[in-house]
Amino acid sequence: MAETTRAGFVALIGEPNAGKSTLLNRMVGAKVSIVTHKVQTTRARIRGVALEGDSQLVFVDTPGIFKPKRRLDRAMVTAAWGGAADADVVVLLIEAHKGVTEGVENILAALDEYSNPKQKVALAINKIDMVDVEKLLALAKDMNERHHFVETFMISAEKGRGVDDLRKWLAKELPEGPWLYPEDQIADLPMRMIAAEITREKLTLNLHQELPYQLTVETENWEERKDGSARVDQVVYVSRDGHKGIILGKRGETIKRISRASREELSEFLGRKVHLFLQVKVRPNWLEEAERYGEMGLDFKDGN
Ligand SMILES: Nc1nc2c(ncn2[C@@H]2O[C@H](COP(=O)(O)OP(=O)(O)OP(=O)(O)O)[C@@H](O)[C@H]2O)c(=O)[nH]1
Ligand SMILES: [Mg+2]
Repeated sequence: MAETTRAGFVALIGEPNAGKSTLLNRMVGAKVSIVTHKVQTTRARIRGVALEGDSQLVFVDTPGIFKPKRRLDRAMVTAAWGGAADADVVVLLIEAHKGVTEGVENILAALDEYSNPKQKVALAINKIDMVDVEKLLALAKDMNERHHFVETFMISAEKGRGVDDLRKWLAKELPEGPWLYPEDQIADLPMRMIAAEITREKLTLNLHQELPYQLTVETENWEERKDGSARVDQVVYVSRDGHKGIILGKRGETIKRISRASREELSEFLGRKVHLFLQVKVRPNWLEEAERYGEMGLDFKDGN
């Protein structure tokens, strides 16, 4: 008997901090996209692969959608909508406790404008662990009056609630066809980029206020050693001297802490020993350099 397989792309869109990357990681069952409590953590489209029965679901994590100011912001928001346009199913994530914010209203207006009749858009109300049922039901009703969603899910990406139902539903909605990735593949981001993202996550968690938005991380060199370990050299680009000082910290303590946390996670991810070397470089104009965008997986032109 011939088996029917299904495969396709599911884009996760929403405001910054909605929980898109947390949901992607939970769907995939591994951390392939970085997560922080701060907004605008994800900068590019990141794919993670999950299986459900005979379906292969390729989740596309996207940068949060917000009102862009800088070139980088614009490139991120363009990447987010690009991720939605290419998908078979779009899942809009909103935060249960925040409700219909101005940001959500803007996304709904944009969805109306660009909507592709063949594309299904589902709503996922995330962070249900933070509100009571009445509030949740009222929000679901409100959202469904504002836009036509083919289905509404109430989930907690962090706690895993409602996530299986969402995955099962998505699996049925994807088109019939052969799987797009080998069965054991969970991400399609190059290892050097995953490594740079892990370091950027640790920087974001360890630095205050605006600084995380003013830096980028690139893996410059990756060397496999005979003993099975890897030597990874990364550069943190900042735009000001003062920022470099803050990242290094007193007697280099801050960068040491960041470097240790990143090395440990990378080593766990790879299942082997990693020697990580971080260098901080001041590059006043990095936010306007095409090469930096290429390294992040973003299109420089989109930032125009
Ligand atoms: N309470 C609660 N917190 C959650 C849940 N899902 C995600 N979070 C938290 O929300 C914050 C943002 O999560 P992310 O997954 O980074 O959000 P994002 O939508 O990818 O954000 P950007 O990349 O900035 O667009 C993190 O602190 C998560 O731990 C949830 O179900 N409940
Ligand atoms: Mg994210």
